[in-house]
Amino acid sequence: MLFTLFLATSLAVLATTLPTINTDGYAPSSIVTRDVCIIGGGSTGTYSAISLHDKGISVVVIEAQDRLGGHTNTYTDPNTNETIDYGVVLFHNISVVNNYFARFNIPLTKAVLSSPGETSTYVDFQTGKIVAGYTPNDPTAALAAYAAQLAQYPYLETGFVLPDSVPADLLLPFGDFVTKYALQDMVGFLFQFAQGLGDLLSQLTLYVFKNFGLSVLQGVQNGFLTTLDQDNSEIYVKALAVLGQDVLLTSHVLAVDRSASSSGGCVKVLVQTPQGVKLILAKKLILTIPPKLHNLEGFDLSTEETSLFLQFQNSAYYTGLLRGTKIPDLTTVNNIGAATQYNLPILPAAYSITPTRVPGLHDVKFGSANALPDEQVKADIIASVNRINAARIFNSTAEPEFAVFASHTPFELTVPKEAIEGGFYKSLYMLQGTRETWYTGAAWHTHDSSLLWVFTEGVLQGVLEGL
Ligand SMILES: Cc1cc2nc3c(=O)[nH]c(=O)nc-3n(C[C@@H](O)[C@@H](O)[C@H](O)COP(=O)(O)OP(=O)(O)OC[C@H]3O[C@@H](n4cnc5c(N)ncnc54)[C@H](O)[C@@H]3O)c2cc1C
Ligand SMILES: *[C@@H]1O[C@H](CO)[C@@H](O)[C@H](O)[C@H]1NC(C)=O
Ligand SMILES: *[C@@H]1O[C@H](CO)[C@@H](O)[C@H](O)[C@H]1NC(C)=O
Ligand SMILES: *[C@@H]1O[C@H](CO)[C@@H](O)[C@H](O)[C@H]1NC(C)=O
Repeated sequence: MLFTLFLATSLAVLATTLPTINTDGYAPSSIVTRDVCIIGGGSTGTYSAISLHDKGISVVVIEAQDRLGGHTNTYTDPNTNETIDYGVVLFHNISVVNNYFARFNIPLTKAVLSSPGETSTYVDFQTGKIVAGYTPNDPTAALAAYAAQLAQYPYLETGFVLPDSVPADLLLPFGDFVTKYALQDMVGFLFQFAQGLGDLLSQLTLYVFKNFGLSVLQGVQNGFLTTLDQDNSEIYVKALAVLGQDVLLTSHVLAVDRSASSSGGCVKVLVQTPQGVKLILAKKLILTIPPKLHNLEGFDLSTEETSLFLQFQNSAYYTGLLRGTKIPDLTTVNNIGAATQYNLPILPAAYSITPTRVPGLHDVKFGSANALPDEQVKADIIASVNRINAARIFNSTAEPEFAVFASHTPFELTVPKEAIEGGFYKSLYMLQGTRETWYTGAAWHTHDSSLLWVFTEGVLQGVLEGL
């Protein structure tokens, strides 16, 4: 009895300090009652929605953009109608991936990482000049040594379940790890492959291992999959057709109230949609969005949730397609530093400019340790192309312009070494299932759709219990 009283009192206190949603006064047409409410309709949100839908569980997806897909970007060239994936390209050859694409009748094929006849040029984008005498190191032996290190941490392949005492090597800045294990010859390769990590050498080895893990290495050696049509967005277009009214596009959360969840009540989510405000009543919530505090405004975050999420820092990553660069169609231009450690360019900077299957159209990727305004990123890229042409490498005057551009920021979410040592990820994972809230997405594992779908399957098992 005393216990009940205490509980009631503390709940009353909670109720006065956290935002609550008054459900009175909503017309039945504004109330959406579902088993599961999924916030974020990118890679893991869409996967969750389809997986639950196919099991007969009712869902609603809240997505900020006017499409599903998140980091997947596909451009259709208006002259040829050919599609180009300038966001997510590669998948692992594993059953989760094959089953998911088969569900939508979308054929996969082995990804071709560079076409026959393609050449690479190494240019310092700060000067626009070819770096004389530079030849990339053969990373093969260093990659084998890296793989041997990685093999000591197989648990990194499935999530962030770290030992209580986190191995010291995982907490070394990657630059120190490179010198400790003589991995110098793979740094240039890794920098171009594991894009989006911000300053690679100061990033903790843990995050490099998560990003470039054993199955990614396997893919590098044995090949990745991609869609036969080079249209990775097709799965999202088809998923939207399957889910129909259960997806609220161009929508954002106004408030979340989970105060009734401890007594078996619904989670309430108030959403601004283009058709007005909707009240969602759901048994469970799945959060797939980057858990940065600014992205969780209106949520009734607990002290624990707030104290964990506020520790996340993030890098920034951008992608686009350029016309009029005058870079030859089979030429990749890699950005390197003429006089920097391992010839890595100093970020913020473009990683590289690579050909696409449409002549005259080049893909560009840009990285930064911190978020930048889109206009600054675009101007930096255009200035780089202009410097390359001013140096007359390709002997022509370029008039570069963006066919399309997309910011993928915040990208990599990280916490400082001290937080990891202090059990950050253990506490983070303890949130799973509390107040009927489940979490998936890159911050909970890694920026890799295939591996995230495997991870999401595990999360969904928890969601399904008790539904
Ligand atoms: C340029 C680029 C290339 C990549 N290439 C590959 C690749 O080749 N292979 C690979 O496996 N992975 C690749 N990735 C990584 C990518 O697969 C993962 O990052 C994956 O998208 C993560 O899934 P997610 O569900 O966590 O996030 P997302 O796919 O980003 O989904 C999150 C969704 O939530 C939405 N959202 C965010 N905040 C809110 C909010 N407050 N309210 C409502 N909605 C919100 C977003 O609009 C987005 O749709 C690449 C990423 C980038 C940026
Ligand atoms: C591209 O597709 C549109 C719509 O299907 C069609 O009208 C147009 O003729 C196509 N263009 C080319 C070049 O194939
Ligand atoms: C995928 O892996 C299977 C074996 O598991 C193999 O038979 C198949 O050829 C692979 N597909 C591609 C495109 O590499
Ligand atoms: C470069 O351009 C100049 C003048 O426009 C021309 O004379 C020369 O042949 C060109 N060189 C190459 C390699 O195309």
